[in-house]
Order: sequence, then structure tokens, then C-alpha cells
Amino acid sequence: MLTKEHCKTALQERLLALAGTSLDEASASDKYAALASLVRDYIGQRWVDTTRRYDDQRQKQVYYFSMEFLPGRLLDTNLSNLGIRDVWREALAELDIDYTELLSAEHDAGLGNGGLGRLAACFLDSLAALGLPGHGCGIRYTYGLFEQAIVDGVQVEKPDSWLKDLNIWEYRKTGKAVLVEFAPPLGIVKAVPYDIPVIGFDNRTVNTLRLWSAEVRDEFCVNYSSLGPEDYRKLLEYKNGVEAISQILYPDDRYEEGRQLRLVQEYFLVSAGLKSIIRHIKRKQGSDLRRLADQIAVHINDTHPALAIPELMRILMDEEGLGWDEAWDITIHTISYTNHTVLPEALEKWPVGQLQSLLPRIYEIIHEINERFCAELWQRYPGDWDRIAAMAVIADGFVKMAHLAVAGSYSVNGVAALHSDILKNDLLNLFYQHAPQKFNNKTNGITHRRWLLTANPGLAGLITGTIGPTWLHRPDHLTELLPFATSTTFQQKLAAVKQDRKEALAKFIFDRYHLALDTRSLFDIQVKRIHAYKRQLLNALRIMDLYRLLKDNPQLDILPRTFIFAGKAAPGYYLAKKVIQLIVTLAKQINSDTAIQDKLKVIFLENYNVSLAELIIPAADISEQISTAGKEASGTGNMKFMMNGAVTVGTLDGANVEIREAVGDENIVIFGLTAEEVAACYQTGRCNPLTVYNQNERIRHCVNQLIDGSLPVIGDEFKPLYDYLLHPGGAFLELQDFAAYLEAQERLDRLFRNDRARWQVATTNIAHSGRFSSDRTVTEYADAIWHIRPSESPASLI
Ligand code: 4GP
Repeated sequence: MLTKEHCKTALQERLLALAGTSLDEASASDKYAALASLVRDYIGQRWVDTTRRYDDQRQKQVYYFSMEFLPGRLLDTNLSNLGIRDVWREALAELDIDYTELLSAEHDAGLGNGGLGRLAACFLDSLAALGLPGHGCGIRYTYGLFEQAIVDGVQVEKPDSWLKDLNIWEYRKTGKAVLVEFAPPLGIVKAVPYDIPVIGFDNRTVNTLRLWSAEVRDEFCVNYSSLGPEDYRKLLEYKNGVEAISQILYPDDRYEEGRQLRLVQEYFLVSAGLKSIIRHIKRKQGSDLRRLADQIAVHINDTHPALAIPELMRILMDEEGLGWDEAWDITIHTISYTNHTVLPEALEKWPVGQLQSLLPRIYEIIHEINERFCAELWQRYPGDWDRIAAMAVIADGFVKMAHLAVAGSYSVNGVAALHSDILKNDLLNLFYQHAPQKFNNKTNGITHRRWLLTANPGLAGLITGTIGPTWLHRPDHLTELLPFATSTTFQQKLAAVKQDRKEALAKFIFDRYHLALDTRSLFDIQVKRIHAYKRQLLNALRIMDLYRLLKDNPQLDILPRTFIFAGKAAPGYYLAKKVIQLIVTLAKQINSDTAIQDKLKVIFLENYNVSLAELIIPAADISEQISTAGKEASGTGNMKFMMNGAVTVGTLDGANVEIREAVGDENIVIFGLTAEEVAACYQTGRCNPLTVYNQNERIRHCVNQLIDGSLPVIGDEFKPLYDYLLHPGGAFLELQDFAAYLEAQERLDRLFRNDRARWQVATTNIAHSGRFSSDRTVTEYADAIWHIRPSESPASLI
């Protein structure tokens, strides 16, 4: 049993040993490093035991292959999962150490762009919490997603060198390196794993996130001075080429050509990952791999790791000597695939020539997969050339990764019911017709431990105080809060928690940006990547509309609002960057306008990441989830906000549909075209924004502000946004949904004027958020796709 006194002594001793410093002299990062290193001590034995248990029990294990993992900071989570957070907080307080400040000495691990990478991190947390044998496999990028700064109103990108201080959570496993083979000139590359423990909540499980780093082979570590100039040049070239592989996380830049390095990264990940898994299986369970699909499951997070299919074939055939049919049978029973987007520009394809010259053997195998797949289709649909051409893995000079992923896996899932339906009925319809049994839905989830328990301890405490602690293991028990939705006492406590979080965010904003916020105003928040389909522009237009109304009539009776935005735009995504610039411009104009009596404030917070999300989300009154219906595969921010008692204003898109189902119509504000209407609108060409623009004066006036000199910018700064909005058939139906959005905002205004109703809605949302815990999602994957079982009894039963 760890006591406060133990903690205090241990920390001081560790500070001396690690940093050679006393407590008074130690910096926040010294203290962080000392505490984190103590946590390492606590987990070592559990980690070894977990691995041994899986091996001894010959447990089937799942490996989650992902080019992105976005775990954020780990110290707080790790302490909490180990059940020693409270004792440490108290010990630190007695030593006069500010816990929050100590935590912020940790650099966010930002190895992802957004939803897909964060989902992977939530899944790992849930796997460990549920005692399930499941591990992550990714790349240890030296630089995470860029750090965003706003300079003169414009996004600038700076490198995120998150490893420049030691990453305390990783364990370099030199002895477990494997070799990955590319065609010359790149040649053979050494892949070295760095393992990060993933600690289960209140149990004894510690799983592994294995991140691979590219290094030159040992033979090349030669005495440089003994080389002639030509050899020296070659060596340098090779070294640079190799090290580039795990240097940077690709920004979500779907607009750039020449992404050869990305292809190299994808193969590097899957080859290193599979080789090490197979080596482990052979060592522990013998060399017969014919039962591989019963021993492991390999899940590919979108198509980025889809080369796992030909790579597994290559290993089974070329290294293990199996024939094609046997190898194929194993492969398609081992690999499962999740699609995360229907946006056409995000559907990966690689030019045949590029793949062929970089990975000749892998290309040969893909070619054969394609031949056999097309032959199978020919049998089934004789003469239907169009269908076969539309389904081929290789077509028009490209390898289509989604087709490869579907053809080479046994399960294909979307991430919300609506999205899975779109996959079945539209994007992958031909594949669905061909193999309906492969298709299924797994609605996303988020870990309630990070997004409620640690991000919002005040709310977590209130919940536990009200319904007891069982929700921690069984988030569906949150529905026990429902009877309290109308309780005045509960509502008052909930209001106090929200107020406290709003003040914490306001303090952060004041310290950082010197902007004072009215914490009694409604915090109306949209935080996510900046993308046209997510429609931050629609939100900005609504603010322009409201501002104009207030200018015309400063006495206008509205509830004061603070609009908070955050999110990164891909560096090459011109329009998204323009949207940021527009928001920052509006902020400048509105925040300095005394005529509107502080009824509106706007702020764009820089460098959105997991840690910032943990500060922002608990402070939200309103959650903006306003994508064009049919375009947001699921969304997970929507779940985080509801779990923290925000009211959603949203379209019937992604998981918003299921959130509405869970909470009921009266506890969410829905507006706008449905996915079907959107599709019809695009198909019939009835979606010309000019029609709306010409017919609706209020909208026209608003859009015109982009070009008529109303905004404090020089020249035609926002003309591109104006053109975008009015482009016939283009855009994401911002103008078509505008009137409905304004009306939805009025509904929200009415709701928030009624205090009792407003806290009832908030409580109902929290109560139903358990359904959106990733524990539920991961359990569904484990049961229906991976067929894995917990290796220890659930902690609540111990
Ligand atoms: C995202 C989707 O845009 C989002 O709707 C979903 O919630 C998330 O994946 C997790 O499934 N997609 C990506 C991406 O992040 O890079 O395609």
C-alpha cells in the first residue's frame, strides 16, 4: 500500500538520483521526470507478467496497425490507471508542488492528425482496461504533427520535436530489431522497436504500443574516415534516406503530390510489425503457421497499413514456404479493416510504377491478388466488364488500397451506423454485393477514463458521489444519473462544476492571449481539424450575421456568447487556412468593438492537441458538430462534449445520429439537410448556392461581408472564400443549411434561457454517454471481429 510518506521520500530520492538536485532547486520537468520514472518502477513487473500470461495461456492477441497514434500526455492517465493518482496528488500538495504544472512539463505525444489517431489511442486504453490481449503497432516519428502558431492572423507550422527531451515512457528494444527490405537504392533498413506500456485501469494488465524507428544497418556503422569520397557520398545518401523514414508524420495533406516517402513509411510499418509478430509466435508456439489466424488478428486502421496483406503473403510464401492458396487462406482470416472516411481525396491509390520500383516482390503479389480476384469476379459476373473494372485492385495504372483492403480481409467496418450504410450502399457497394458477410458497423467510442475521469475530475467526483463508482468499469451505468436530471441539488452542483471548468479555460486564455472572457456567457465551441466539410466556415458566417444584427441594434436581446475555435489546417490546404484567417480577423474586429457591450467574443486557440482538448471540452456549454450530412464518418469530439455535459448543435451526420437516438430529440439540437437530401442535392444539381444567395437577403448580406470591405483586412483577402461559397455545385452546402442553422441557434438560445431545462439536458447527455465509451466499441470488436477474450477477470469482480 503506497502512502503519502512513501511518495514524498521516493520523489526526493529519485530527484537526487536522476537530476542530482534537491526538491527546492528542481524544475517542473525534473519533478515530472522523477515521478514518471517512479511510475515506470511500478509497472515493470505487471508488464512482464502480462506478456507471460498471454504467452502461457496461448491467448489469441490482436495487433492494431496504425500510421497514427495520438495518446497525448501519459503521466496523469498512468497514475490514474494504477490507482495511485490521489495519493500522489496529496503527497505532491504537501511538498508544495502544483500537480497541474508538473503534468504540463510532459510533451504531448502527437503522432496523429486527428480522429483516426486519437481513436487508436482510445482503443488501446480500453483494450488494457478490459484485460484484453491487444497491442498497437506504429511508427516512432521523430517529429509529430506540426505545432501551429498564428502569426499576423495566419497559420504557420513549426516542427514538433517531441523527443528532444527524453521520452520517459519508451523502452528501446535493440535486441528485437528486424530488417525491412526495399529495392535499391534504399535497400535494407533496420527497424528498431520502442515499446510503450499501456496500463489497464484498476487491473493487472499492461499491454504494449510498439513504435518502430528506422536506422542504418550495423554493417554501415563503419569508420567514415577510411572511406573514399564516392563511398562516403553513397553512405551519407543511404543514411539520410533511411533516417528520413521515421522522421516526420505526414500532415493530412491530400493535396500534395510525390508522397513516395509516405509509401516507404507504410511498408516499413507493416513489414517490421508482421516480422516481429511472426518471430514471436514461432518462438512461443512453434513454427507451424497454418493456425496463424487462430493465434493473432491484425487490424488495419484505414488503408494506410493495407500493404500488410501482400507482406503477410510474402512472408508466408517466401520465408515460410507455404503455397499461394494456403497463404491466402491464412491472410484473409487474419486481417480486418476499418474505413474512416468517404472523402474521395482520402482514398489512397499508388501509381503502379512507383510501387513496382520500390517494392518489386510486393507488387508482384498484389498483381497476382488482382488477377485472381478479377478471375473470381468473372466467374460470378461473366461479361460484366464495367463491374469488374470498378472493383479491380489495379486499375488505370493505380493500385487502389481500399480495394486491396476489402479483397484481402475478412471484415470491413465503418465507424458509425450511417457511415457503414454509406459504405454498403454507395462507396463500396459492389464489394458489399459480392461479399455482404464481410461488412459490419462498429460505432466509435472514446475512453471515459481520459475524457471524463482525468480531464474533468470535478464532474467525475460529482457522478461518483451521486451514483457510486461502478460507472468507472461499466460506463453504461451512467444512466443511473437519469433520475437526477431534474434534481435541483444535482443541477446546482453540475452548474458549479461547469463554471469551474469555464473559469479554468478563461484563465488559460487570459494568461496566454490577454483576453478577458465573461465566464457567464455561453461557451460555444468548435474544435477539430479545419476542413471544408466540417464547415467551420458556416459557424464563422453565423458569427458575422450575429455581429451585424448587434451592430444594427446593440440592445438586441441575446444571451452573451463566447465562440471558441481550435484546430489545425493541413499545410497545403489553402482554403482551410483562409478559414482560420477569417476567424482570427473576426476575433480582432469583434473583441475590440465596445459598441456591442461584450455580448460576443471570438477566439481561435493555437495548436490544438489532446492536452488542449482536455482543457477546452469540460468547459463547453455548446458543442458544434455541423458537418455536411454524410461526410463526417463518425466524429468523436461530439462524444467527448456530450460526456462533459455540453449540448450538441449538429447535423444528422456520423455518430450525431446515434447520439440523438440515445438522448432523444429534446436533448440535442438537430438541423439541416439529411445525408439523403445532400446526396440528392449533389446528384440532381439542385444545389446551386447562387439560388440561396439570390433569394435570401440575410444570407446574401452575410456572404457579401467577405468582399465588401466590412472586415478589417486589406484587399481581397477573403475573396477566395466568397468564390468558394458561391461556386455552382461546389462547396459543402453551407448556404443551403444556413437558414436552418440560424434557426437551430435560436432554439439553443431559448433552451439556455431556461436554467432548469438546460441542466436537465446536460445531465441527460452525460447519462447516455456511456454508450459512447470505447469500452463498448472495443468489446464489440473483440467479440465479433477479433475473437479475443480477456486474460484476467474484470477488475470489478476481483
Ligand atoms: C476520421 C473521421 O473523419 C472521423 O469522422 C472519425 O470519427 C475518425 O476518423 C475516427 O474514426 N478520419 C480521419 C482520417 O481522421 O484521417 O481519415
